[in-house]
Amino acid sequence: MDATIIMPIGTLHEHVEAIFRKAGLNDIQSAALARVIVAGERDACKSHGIYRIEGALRTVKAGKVKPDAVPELMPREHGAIVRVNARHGFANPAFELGLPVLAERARVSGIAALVINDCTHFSALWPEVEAITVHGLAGLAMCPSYSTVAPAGGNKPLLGTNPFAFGWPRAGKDPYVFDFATSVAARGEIELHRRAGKALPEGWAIDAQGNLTTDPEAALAGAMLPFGGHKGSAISTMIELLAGVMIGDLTSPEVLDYLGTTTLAPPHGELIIAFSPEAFAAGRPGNPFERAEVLFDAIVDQGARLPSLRRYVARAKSQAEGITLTASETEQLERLLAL
Ligand code: NDP
Ligand code: PYC
Repeated sequence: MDATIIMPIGTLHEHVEAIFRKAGLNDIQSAALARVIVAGERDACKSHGIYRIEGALRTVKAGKVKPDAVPELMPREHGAIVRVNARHGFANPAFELGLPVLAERARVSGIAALVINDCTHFSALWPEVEAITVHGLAGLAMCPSYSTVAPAGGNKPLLGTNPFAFGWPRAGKDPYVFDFATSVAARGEIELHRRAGKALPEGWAIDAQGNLTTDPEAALAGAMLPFGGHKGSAISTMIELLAGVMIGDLTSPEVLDYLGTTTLAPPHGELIIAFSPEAFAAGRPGNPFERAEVLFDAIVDQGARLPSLRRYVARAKSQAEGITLTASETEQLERLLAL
């Protein structure tokens, strides 16, 4: 078993930011990437933690993302739609730029959407919906990816792993947040199984001949499967429509055509929607936040756990003790810092 070391969260952030700075990213890009990657590592979300640094660096080196991009808030087109052009940089600084405007418009109108165009995206979506809940708002976030998932009943990659996340604010408690790939698992999980030499659970993927496989190499060469059969397939298709076609950005097949590989981070757009529960519930009986708590209590009373609880427990441990990294992860960081 790999030995482990404990690293303070701030130290990991400094290292990750320094790696991106050395690779030529500007302050805006490096700081936002370090925030999202360290948050993933802190919350034990390994598929979108420091493992993602090398993919981001490869994408910079390949000239497929602009390391010095400065995202731009576009002039108001419609009251409820806030648009940020990432200017071919990463999605994360574009989200950070758009969030305060999104929150303000959602508070005023009850609902608002943030459209991010021309961004490269490799990260988890929960940091974004969590950030929306800090404003007392509920949030939805979604984006396409590149073709790696066969539609239910199909046998070739077409849809992306298209993540879908939701957040609901809770007074004095961590928000209710879920965030998942619309494939059975994120592609990052398949890659982590491959690196660890571990077989995949049954039902995650098919090989290039369309047969079910538990071999990560065969899965990467074949196609992943949508979660929940035709239901996940339809939700994933909806994401292609809303966060690709509707916002005038690339769909997963178009991303793969453009990029020609799944070894780099994909360029596309993202759609984020914020809702004011108070505005939607106005004039109706009951306080929406109190009513939500009744529902959450009923779920937990059955012995079920709320999504994100595992993350919040990991976060509390990391905040108290630091982040646990394996020796090989520490070596990876040292190697990247020395580049
Ligand atoms: P998981 O299947 O690990 O988890 C999905 C969600 O379900 C989480 O909110 C998780 O909470 C919750 N959950 C898991 N088990 C339970 C349980 N027993 N009871 C209640 N809730 C539970 O995630 P995925 O592998 O599908 O996705 C991982 C990440 O990959 C996501 O953050 C996603 O955004 C990211 N991703 C990004 C893509 C991109 O293009 N940028 C593409 C695809 C995925 P908890 O974390 O607490 O376990
Ligand atoms: O894990 O499926 C994934 C993924 C694709 C792009 C970023 N993450």
